[in-house]
Amino acid sequence: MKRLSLLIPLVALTLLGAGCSSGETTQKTNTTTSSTTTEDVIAIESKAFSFTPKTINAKVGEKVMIDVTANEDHNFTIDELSVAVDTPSGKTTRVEFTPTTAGTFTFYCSLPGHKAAGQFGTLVVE
Ligand SMILES: [Cu+2]
Repeated sequence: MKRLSLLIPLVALTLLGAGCSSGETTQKTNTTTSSTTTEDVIAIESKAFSFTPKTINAKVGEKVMIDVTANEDHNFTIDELSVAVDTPSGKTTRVEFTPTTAGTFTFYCSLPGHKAAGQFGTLVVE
């Protein structure tokens, strides 16, 4: 009986030791990079009498998507690219076009006096 009582604590110790060493778990994290194919949408604020931002950039052959939010009735016009979209008050209007040539173009509101008052900006196509 004396031997048994000595053995029990020994067994318990070895079990504890084994438990500690096996406690290490290697965690493998699989990081899958999801390719973001969502095209960029440019947000423009249109008000009397300005566009914000005043300069936007685009690339030749790539579709440009602009969400124009207007506080009053305005429009978004680019003569060279045949863009002329009404942007009603209180709404966000999507304007889409694909520039085919590089250059610097003026976008503006064609309502009488608005461009002259400062409601225009620059589209840079590279
Ligand atoms: Cu306007």
